[in-house]
Amino acid sequence: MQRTLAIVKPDGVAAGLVGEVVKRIEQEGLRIVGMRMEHMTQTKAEGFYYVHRERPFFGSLMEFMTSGPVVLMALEGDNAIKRWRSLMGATNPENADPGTIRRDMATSIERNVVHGSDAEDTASFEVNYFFTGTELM
Ligand code: FUP
Repeated sequence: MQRTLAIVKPDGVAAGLVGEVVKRIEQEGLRIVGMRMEHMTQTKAEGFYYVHRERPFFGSLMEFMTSGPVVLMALEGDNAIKRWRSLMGATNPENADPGTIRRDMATSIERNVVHGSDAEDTASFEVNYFFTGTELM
């Protein structure tokens, strides 16, 4: 049993894609054990994407991630990290497989609709970054 963090990013929320993303998560059989809307501050976004702080796209990514509200979800299930990444598709929508969220809905490598943790250690950090114990069902 694993937990992982899912985010519908500001582009996904603005485009009205929350329902479609949630539908795909539930149809995959992943359980939503935490869910909240948040408009991230610069500090919160910087802490979340700390590993990317030296990358050339960091400033633009911060601007995007703080541009509007996101929907945060903690997902649970067998192999949840990999299963959620499979639903999302590759970071760049041009490289994402047909039928994935990013291929179907994303408009660029930055505005790619969703986030998902990529490993057990980052999943644990990311779920706890946004959710306290009592917010997880
Ligand atoms: P992913 O785990 O698929 O979200 O991808 P990364 O952790 O590599 O990147 C995190 C986010 O940084 C991406 F979702 C979008 C952004 N990014 C860019 O804007 N440009 C890039 O070249 C790479 C990533």
